[in-house]
Amino acid sequence: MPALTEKIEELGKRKIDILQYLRKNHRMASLGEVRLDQAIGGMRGIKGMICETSELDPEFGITYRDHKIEDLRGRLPTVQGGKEPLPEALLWLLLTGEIPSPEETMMIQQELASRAKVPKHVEAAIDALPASTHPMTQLVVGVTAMQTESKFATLYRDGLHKTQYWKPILNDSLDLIASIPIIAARIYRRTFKDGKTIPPDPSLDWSASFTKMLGYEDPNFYELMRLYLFLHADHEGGNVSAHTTHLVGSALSDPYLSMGAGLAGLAGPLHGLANQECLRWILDLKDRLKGQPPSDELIAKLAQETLDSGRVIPGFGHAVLRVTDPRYMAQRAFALEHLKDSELFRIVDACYKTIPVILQKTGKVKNPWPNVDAHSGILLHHYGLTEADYFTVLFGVSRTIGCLSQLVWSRLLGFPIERPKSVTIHWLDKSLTDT
Ligand code: FCX
Repeated sequence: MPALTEKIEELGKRKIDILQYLRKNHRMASLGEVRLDQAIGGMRGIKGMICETSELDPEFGITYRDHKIEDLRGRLPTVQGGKEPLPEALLWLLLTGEIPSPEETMMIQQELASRAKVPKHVEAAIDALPASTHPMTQLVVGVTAMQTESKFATLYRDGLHKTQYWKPILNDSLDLIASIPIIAARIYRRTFKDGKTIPPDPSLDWSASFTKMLGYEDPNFYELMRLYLFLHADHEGGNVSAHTTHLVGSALSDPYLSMGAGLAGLAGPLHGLANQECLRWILDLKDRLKGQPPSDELIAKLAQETLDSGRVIPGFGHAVLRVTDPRYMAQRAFALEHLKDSELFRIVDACYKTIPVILQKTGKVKNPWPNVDAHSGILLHHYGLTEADYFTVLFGVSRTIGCLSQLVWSRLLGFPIERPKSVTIHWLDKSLTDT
């Protein structure tokens, strides 16, 4: 896709110039000290990597290439008559740094549609698993099995010059983003429906074609899925799925292997799997309400029970954010427009008001506010996609946009293999107490 490649290359030259200048003139500059609590606390807050596509601010949330979520919902191209941003337009923005025109959006949409294909052996690899296998395991298998298609792996073997790596990485990434909806829809149809697959529809946008392959045709659900796939796409470089994709990619593993690893990280309950836990928690609350309006007392009781049993309240808290997640607010705005009479929405809204107070009382939760996962499940449930075990797959399909854009940029900027230094407790003890 020459127009896209040229735009990335052009921005890449400017960024490489800046990076070279910084390297030459400020090589030894400190980005901050590393404290013991950070080394034993999941490396929180250590500035140790570069991510160009998005940035997460604790106070106002994620920005995609410096644009806030609420600004992009209005600026990125939509389908005709639609309101929600097209995820393929976001892909263009993350890759090039520019908001695409409607023509450019159409161009990338058609490009993805033309690349959407999955080899037979990938289907066979998924079908070899019991249909009861967790959908995220099936997704990791499917994406990893696609590795046979990697143009980067072939060109690398043939001796490609390192300044050119990013081009086949981009090529593989577009192929994978185009094809992952076919893999994901196959998993859904075999695990939760009749096993019959529905082919992609190249006349539709990326999200709508995916939603149709899942077996849904409601235009409002198409809009929700555009919003969902837009909101979950990227969350800067340090989160588990993005960081894993980046780390594995830094060894020059191709995009299929890197993304497969990132998706395995997304499958953890403290990361992407939280959305399925969240819906279960809300449905449990609904059962206990027995048709009564959600009272603060009952929500507080269930929340306390969850805490007392040593579990976290899913959908609340964040490692970086210190405010209500703007992605939660975007989904709330959608719900207020389309679902305001839904019982589940009323419950989620009541939790939004009650749970932060309970978490604050624990005295240890740094961010008591809801995150993206607190809302997404009930929206999907409303349109009939009730299978909570599948939710993280949707998250994963969306995350390919961000993680793979990051991967393209990591190779374009020539970042080396990642290798932070670890130390032993003995070393810590000796160096900290011997002084
Ligand atoms: N319920 C109960 N306890 C919570 C909590 C919650 N929602 N959030 C944080 N805490 C607890 C932590 O478990 C920790 O307890 P500990 O000291 O006994 O180990 C303490 O509060 C301090 O944690 P904190 O620094 O605030 O949060 P972390 O950076 O360690 O963890 C996550 C961040 C997101 C993992 C945490 O808030 C959590 O488990 N939330 C619930 C799961 C969830 O919603 N995950 C999705 C997050 C996100 F959107 C994504 O990555 O996809």
